Amino acid sequence: MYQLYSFPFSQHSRRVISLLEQAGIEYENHQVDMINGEHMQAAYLAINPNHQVPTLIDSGTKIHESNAILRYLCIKHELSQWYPQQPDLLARVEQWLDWTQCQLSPLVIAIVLNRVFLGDDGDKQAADEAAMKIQSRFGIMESYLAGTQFLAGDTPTIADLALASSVFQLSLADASPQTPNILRWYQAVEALPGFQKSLPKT
Ligand SMILES: N[C@@H](CCC(=O)N[C@@H](CS)C(=O)NCC(=O)O)C(=O)O
Repeated sequence: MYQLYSFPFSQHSRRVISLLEQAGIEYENHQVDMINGEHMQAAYLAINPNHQVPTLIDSGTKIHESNAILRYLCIKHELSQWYPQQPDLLARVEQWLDWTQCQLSPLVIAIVLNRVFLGDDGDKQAADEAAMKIQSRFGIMESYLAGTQFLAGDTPTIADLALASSVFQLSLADASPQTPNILRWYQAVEALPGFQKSLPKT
């Protein structure tokens, strides 16, 4: 059975849980105690030298990087609805997976880490700068979603799970986007049972 190492308040962990749950794939979830620094200890560093969650272990195969895990699961379980191989749809999925990692996630981390997780030790200026910069990213999402139901057509893919995991993360800092197309899209992804199961129990 798959062994997943995750943390409930990790956007990158939750996107993997969303897919595992949505596709009905069995897995054992090990919650890494990041609050107490378990991710920095030797035992976990042997699992993931980047001291990050998620990590997925499939027998001898150990994978880090959440989007790589999503792709691996889709290929292994032939989840073509979640990872379409038709070139134009695949291009859209890959584009939004990379966009989420490169354009959005660093800003999400700067906002949520500094405003929520670090408490009084948070860098307020870094969070405020990221909150300004993220508005242009929201604009890109809003325009794109005006012309499509999900990121790659009429049904959700792993790109939607990845991007929506980051949008949820922003809600922890009351910083989620509120424009109509993003809201409509987010509500549709949020309604997926697998996405619901990935959310932290507060
Ligand atoms: N690019 C990585 C990012 C993973 C990541 O940033 N994980 C965070 C939690 S959301 C983490 O483990 N941070 C702890 C650290 O970097 O020490 C992925 O997509 O899996």
